[in-house]
Amino acid sequence: MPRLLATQSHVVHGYVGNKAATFPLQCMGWDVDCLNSVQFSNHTGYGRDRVFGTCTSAQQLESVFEGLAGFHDYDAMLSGYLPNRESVACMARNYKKMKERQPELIWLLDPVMGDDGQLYVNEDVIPEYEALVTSSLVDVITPNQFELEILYGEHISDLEALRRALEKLHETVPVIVVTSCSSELFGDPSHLYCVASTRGHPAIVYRVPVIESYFTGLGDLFSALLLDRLYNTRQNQGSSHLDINQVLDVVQKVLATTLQHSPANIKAAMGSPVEMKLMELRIVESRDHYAQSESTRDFIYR
Ligand code: PXL
Repeated sequence: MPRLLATQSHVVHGYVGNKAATFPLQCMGWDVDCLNSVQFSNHTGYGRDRVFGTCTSAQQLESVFEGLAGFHDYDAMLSGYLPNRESVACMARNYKKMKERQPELIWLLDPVMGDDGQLYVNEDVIPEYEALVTSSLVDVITPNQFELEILYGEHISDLEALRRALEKLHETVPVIVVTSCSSELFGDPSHLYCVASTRGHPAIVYRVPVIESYFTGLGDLFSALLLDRLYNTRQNQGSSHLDINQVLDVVQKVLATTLQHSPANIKAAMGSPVEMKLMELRIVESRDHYAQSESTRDFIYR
């Protein structure tokens, strides 16, 4: 059974962070160790004044990492939402140690900073993520376009700029998956574009239909499924070819299941607790989707 260490959010109610990642990974046969970077009542989309709970301090994180030192037999490490510079630095220090000791371990870094031009963590995390991305220790990053622009240092307004950004980041990161590009880039607001790029290979663009609602935790689910995909690709073929059709297919099925369970025509908006609660990802109800071995759709955009 492959083993994963996942450092990201815990929400008591709802499904983001480790709550969105753990059950699907368990269904796919992973042994998941969760290190919770925060324990919140619910995700922040409910409204800033509707979030209760605590951030795990860097000191507390460090202490857990210290206690885990005896169990260093992971096959993969993942990190997601970390609220401040100290917690990112602590994760980075400890993950680096593990990666240096066990170079074959897959390290997936989701540089969670914001979306659509807005930061939702402290600005001081930026230099920490920049340092990690250039460390040559991380195997795969999953930024959205806004996060890619921060890491690249420039706005990306066309496909040529996107190509340059990927080329630059590939100097130190072998696999980059841009989880969502702005509609400006492809001139098509009715689809979402996702770009998967493996160093030394042409990037592959995937197009998925946009569902007009606000879902939270999709990125966390995506990273978890991607990590499983990368691990199995490496185990089965030792190949560097990365096909994320199956990952996108499962994400779309989870969205469809979520919509089936929500009242018809609701388009959830951020900051509305009632709507947010109705649109929580149906992670458990989607249990039959995770372990399927074939994708039923081809999202590749040529
Ligand atoms: O990546 C989604 C996420 C993770 N953790 C917390 C969040 C959110 C999205 O709102 O609030 C705490």
